[in-house]
Amino acid sequence: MVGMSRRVAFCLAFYAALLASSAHAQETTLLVDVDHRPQISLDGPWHFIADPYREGWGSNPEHASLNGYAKNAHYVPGGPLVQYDFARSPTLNVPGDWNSQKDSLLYYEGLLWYQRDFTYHPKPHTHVFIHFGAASYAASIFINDQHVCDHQGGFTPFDCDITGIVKDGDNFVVAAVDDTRTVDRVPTLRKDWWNYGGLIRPVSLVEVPDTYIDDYSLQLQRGTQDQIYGYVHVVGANAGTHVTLGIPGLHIEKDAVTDTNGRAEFSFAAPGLELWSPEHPRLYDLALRAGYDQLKDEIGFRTVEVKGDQILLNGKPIFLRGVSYHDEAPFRSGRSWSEKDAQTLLGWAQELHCNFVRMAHYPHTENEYRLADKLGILVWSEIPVYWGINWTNPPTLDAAKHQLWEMIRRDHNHASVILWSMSNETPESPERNAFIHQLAVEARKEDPTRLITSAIVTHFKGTTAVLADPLGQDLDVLGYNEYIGWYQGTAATIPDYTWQNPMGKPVIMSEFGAGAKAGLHGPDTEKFTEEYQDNVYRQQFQMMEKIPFLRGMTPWALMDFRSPMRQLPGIQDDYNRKGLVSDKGEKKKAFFTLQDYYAKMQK
Ligand code: GCB
Repeated sequence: MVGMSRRVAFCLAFYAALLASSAHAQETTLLVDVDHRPQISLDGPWHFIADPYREGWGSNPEHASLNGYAKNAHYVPGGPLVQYDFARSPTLNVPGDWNSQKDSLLYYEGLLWYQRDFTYHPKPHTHVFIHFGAASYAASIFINDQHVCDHQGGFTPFDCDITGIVKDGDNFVVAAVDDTRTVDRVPTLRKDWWNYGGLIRPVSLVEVPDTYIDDYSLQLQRGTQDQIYGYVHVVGANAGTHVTLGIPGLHIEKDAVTDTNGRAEFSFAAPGLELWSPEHPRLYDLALRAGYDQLKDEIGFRTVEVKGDQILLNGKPIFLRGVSYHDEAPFRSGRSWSEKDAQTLLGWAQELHCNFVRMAHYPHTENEYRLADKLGILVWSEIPVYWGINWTNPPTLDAAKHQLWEMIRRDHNHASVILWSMSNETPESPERNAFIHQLAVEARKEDPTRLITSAIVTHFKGTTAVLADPLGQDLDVLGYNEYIGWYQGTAATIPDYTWQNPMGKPVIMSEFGAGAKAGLHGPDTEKFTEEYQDNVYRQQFQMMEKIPFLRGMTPWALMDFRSPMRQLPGIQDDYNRKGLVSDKGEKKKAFFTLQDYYAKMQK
C-alpha cells in the first residue's frame, strides 16, 4: 500500500494553495487504527459563531489569518473594540453536525467557527496530534494563535501534529469549518442528501512516542488461505529499527527491521488460521511494537476475488444479500457517529439477514466498519464522486484522489471491506471515464487485495437493460442502479425487463426501491403507500431471479434520510422516503418482505 513518499508528494500538491496562505500550517497525516490508541477526548460543548460573511478570516476573507476569530480575543467592557467573543457565544455538541442541533442552523451552509479550551501537560519524547474523525467539508485548525493545519473532504479523518504548539496548562483550539457547496468539490453542488456541516465525528488528542507507527497492513496472500504478508510503517525510525508483530491466537511472534523509508515488511505462514467470513467472523488480537510505540488491533483474514461473473469469498462463490444506507442517525436524524447509532443501523441489517451493506455515498464513521468486522457483515465503501462533478478540473481530481487515499488508509485493515466504490451514478462521457480510470488505478495501487466497483446508471433499450457503460472496463464488479417501478414504468411491468451483461463481470443491483411514508396505507398501485413500495420489492425479486449473473443486491435504502430534494408536504417533508425503516425507526411492510426473501435465500 501507500509509501510515505507518495503520500507526501500527493499532499504537497493538494495543499500547496492552502499552505501558501499561512506560514505555520502543516500537512496533516492519518494515523491508522487511531481508535485503538489512548486518547484525550475533546468531545463535548464547543462555542460557535456562524459566519456567513466570512468576517472571522480577518483582512482576507479567502484565507486563514490569525487576525480574525482564530485569535480568540475576548470582549472586555471598557477595553478595545472586539466584535466577537467565543466565551459569550452559544455551544454545539461535538461530535455532531450543526444543522440538526439548532433550528436556526438547519439550512445553514457556509463558514462556522468552533472554539474550546482544554488543558494539557506535555510529556518528554512524546508527539501529540489533534485528531478529527471528520470535519465537513473543509477545515482550518488553529491552536493557541497558530494555524496548525487545513483539511478538505468531509468524511475522512485527519491528524495534525501540534507538538510544541500545545503548552503546559491552558490551551485553546479554534476550528473554522466550511461546508459551502462549490462546483469543484467532491461532492459538488447537487446531491440527494443533506449537506450536514461541522465537526461531525469525535475530536481528541493522541499522544505517541517520538518514533511511532502511522500505518500498517496485514492481508492474506491472494490464492492462499494461510500466507500472511504486509508491512508496518514507522515514522521517525532509523533504518534497522526493530518491529515486532504478535498474533497470540495463532502463536505467531515475528520480528522485522525497518528500511530507509521506515517500512518493515512481514511475510509468514499462519497454520491453523481460521478464515473470517459472515458465518464465522473470526477476529484475532494483533499487537505491533516499534521502539516505545505499541498498537493493538483486532483483525480478520479472508480473501476476495472475482472469477468470471462470480465473486469468491475465501475461494467460494457468494451472493451478497445487502442493503444501502446513509450515515444518518436513527431516531434523531443528523449525522450518525456513536456506537449505539452503528448498532441500530447494522442491527437492522442483521435483522434483514444481510451479509452485506453498501455504505453510501461516502466513508461512514469508523465504528460502523469495526462493528461490521465483529458481526460478519461485508462492506461496500464509497467516495462521494456523485452525479456530475467537475471532471476536467485538476483540483477536483486531486480532491477525489485524496478522499480515496484517506478512505483506503483508514479502512484497509477491516476484513469486512471487500469493495471500494469509485463513484455513484455518473453521467457517461470520455472525461468522466478518464477521471474514474485514474481513481481505479490509484485504488489498485493502494490496495491490490480488494475489488473495485462503482454504482452505474442503467440504460435501457425498451425493456432490455444493457450493462455496457464503458466505466465497467475499469471495475472488477459492476454495480447498477435502476428504479423500474418508481422513476420509470409501473411496478407491474418490472418482471418484463431483461438484462444483458456484455462485459461478463459480476453484477450487483446497487440500488432499486420506491418511496413510502411509514403508516400510509392504500392500494399497491398508489405511490408513497407502504403497499406500493412492498409491491415494487416483490416484482423486483421476480425480475432479479431471472438474471443469471446477479451476485448481490443493495436496495435503496435501509432508512429514510434527509434531503432538500424531497419537498412533498405531509409525505416527504425534506426526507427521501425510500427507507425500509422510517427516520423514527418504524419498519415498513417492505422491510418484512425483504427479510423473508433473504431468509429463504440463506437456506
Ligand atoms: C439514486 C441515487 C441516490 C438517490 C436515489 C433516489 O440513484 O444514487 O443517492 O437518493 O437515487 O432516491 O432517487
